[in-house]
Amino acid sequence: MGFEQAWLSYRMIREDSEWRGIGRIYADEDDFIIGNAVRELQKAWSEMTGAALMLCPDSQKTHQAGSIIFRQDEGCGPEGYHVFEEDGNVVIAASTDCGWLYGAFELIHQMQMENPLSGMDIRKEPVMPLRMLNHWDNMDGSIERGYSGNSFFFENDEILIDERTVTYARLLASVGINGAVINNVNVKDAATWLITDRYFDKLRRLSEIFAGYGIKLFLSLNYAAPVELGQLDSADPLSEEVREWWKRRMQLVFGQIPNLGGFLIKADSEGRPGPFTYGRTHADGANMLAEAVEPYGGLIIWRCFVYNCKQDWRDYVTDRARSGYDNFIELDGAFRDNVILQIKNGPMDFQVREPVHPLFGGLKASNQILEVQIAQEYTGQQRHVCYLIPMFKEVLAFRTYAAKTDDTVMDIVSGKTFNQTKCGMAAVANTGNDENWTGHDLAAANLYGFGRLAFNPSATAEELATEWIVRTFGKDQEVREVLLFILMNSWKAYEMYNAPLGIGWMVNPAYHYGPSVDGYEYDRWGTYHRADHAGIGVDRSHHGTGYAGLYEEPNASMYDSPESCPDELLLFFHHMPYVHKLHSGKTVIQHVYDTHFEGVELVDEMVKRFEGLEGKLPDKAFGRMLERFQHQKEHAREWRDQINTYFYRKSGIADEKGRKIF
Ligand code: GCW
Repeated sequence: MGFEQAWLSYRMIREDSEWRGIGRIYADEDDFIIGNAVRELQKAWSEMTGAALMLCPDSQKTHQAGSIIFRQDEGCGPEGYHVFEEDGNVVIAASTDCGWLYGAFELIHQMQMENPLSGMDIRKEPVMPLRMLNHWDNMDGSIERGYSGNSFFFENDEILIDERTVTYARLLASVGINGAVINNVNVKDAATWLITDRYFDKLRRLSEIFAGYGIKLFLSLNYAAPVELGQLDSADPLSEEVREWWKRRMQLVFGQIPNLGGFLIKADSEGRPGPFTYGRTHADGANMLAEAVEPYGGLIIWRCFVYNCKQDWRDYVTDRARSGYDNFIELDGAFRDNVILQIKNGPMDFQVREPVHPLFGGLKASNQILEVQIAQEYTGQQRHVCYLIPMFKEVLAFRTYAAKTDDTVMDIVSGKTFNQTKCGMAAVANTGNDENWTGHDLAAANLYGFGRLAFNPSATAEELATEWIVRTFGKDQEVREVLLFILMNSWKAYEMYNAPLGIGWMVNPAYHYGPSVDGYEYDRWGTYHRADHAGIGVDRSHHGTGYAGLYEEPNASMYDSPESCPDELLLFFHHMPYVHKLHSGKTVIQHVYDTHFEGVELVDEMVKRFEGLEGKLPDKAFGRMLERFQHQKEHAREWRDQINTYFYRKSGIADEKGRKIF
């Protein structure tokens, strides 16, 4: 399938724009990454000005005015850059190839926004060391929780490399993403063989393309590979034979794929193999692999999303929300330096609202990556619009109290709190082989925003949305205002017509889409929300599962008491009567009714405003979005009606505004 250029689709800038005064670039094109930077600038220039950017050899020491010049600046960190105007020239200063590449993309960004050239002076450096995408792509071409077509990495157990691969790398580099895991963390079938010679040639080529854009290739690894590849009887991390096997294997793999960054591992969770089979810990498992990749500078990224999906989670003692914490907290400090623990933003699973995972702040001596999900598994599956950057901003701003100052999640994952360098942020990717990459055109704002946010977490959600809109659809003011209104209200609207007050789920368990209030995924009967005729919510206070106590003070006490618990998380932490009064002054039941009506009204308003953009957006994109908006409008009503009816029947309490509930 053909593909579009997303935010790298260029349009002509104004006739009188000062950017048109730049007509030359001085560089040695034979340098690999610089070569890509030069080509990128040439493409942008010809498409935005209609004129070619002339390439001149860098050895020419006298530059004509109106040139782009690359300059060495040891003051810029490894991926940082300084882009500025000087006597009518543009200087891209950096200390590494990657810095120059990022500087070139900054220039393109400034030009797309038509920001002033004279006086331009931008110095930037990524705040988080690792900024990664995790693809859940399977080798048959399907994507687990994929909502935008099939994989563009795999098809029929083969690796695909084509023009799209290059555009993908360009898009990532343009927002500062520097690592990509291309295969699903649930490593099955052919994917187990990615570390064998069957795939080395293609992986090497792929990793070279990535390297040209400052991106490291990562793979998800099957913990049981020694057994599943048919070579050993055990995968016991303390067995000498198993350790040797991994060492030899990694020597082979890194010998064949030098640009490989390392591996991502999901172990002992949802049926995946792991060290528990041998009575060993996650630290034993992770350290064994870390030792094997260490000589090659490799990283082992070990996921903390660990729980047993066969267990009966209705029991108050075994709260699923505790599982990640309970599995890892005792191991803090036991991991080798090249192991990074990857922790989902919340303790459950990417719900529309969850508290921040208590491992953030709990862990003080382990490298950490924050995992978010831009694949909208629980947030409308890229049929509903849901701009997630405001949620990620809240997570990053959360104070953990793990230290006296600089203790937010952002401080932790940028390495500030515990003085670490192997940390950062990863997003479960929302891309596929759809023409527009992300199914819903507006979902691309999450991909764009994620990369930019990991690079610079102090950017606001509005700024990132605005940039994305202008770069994708141009500068028309109405387009900008309407799309900004939609994006900035979308998470709020989705939360309003979904599960209330932090309780989560209420989705169809098979697909995680559409309302099913009692939908429950485990073998035995139960609900996630524990509603009865008098109340709803899960008691995670010290009277219940004790989960609230996993946070550092004062967070633990704040969550433990319904009086101080924030409204939006009340039902996550407490089982409350329907007639309980929230801080907002409304009762729980009235809040449920009101938010569900208002959420639908907000969607109606979004769709109405969107319809007014007809003729102002490319027809194809408008059509794709309109179709999704029409669905969202109906589907939001279905959510509202199912949830309101359910709680009206359960509680017997009427809406005080007398609206028709069913
Ligand atoms: O969100 C859940 C998904 C699974 C996924 C798992 C995980 C890749 O429903 O599909 O598996 O989390 O994060 O490992």
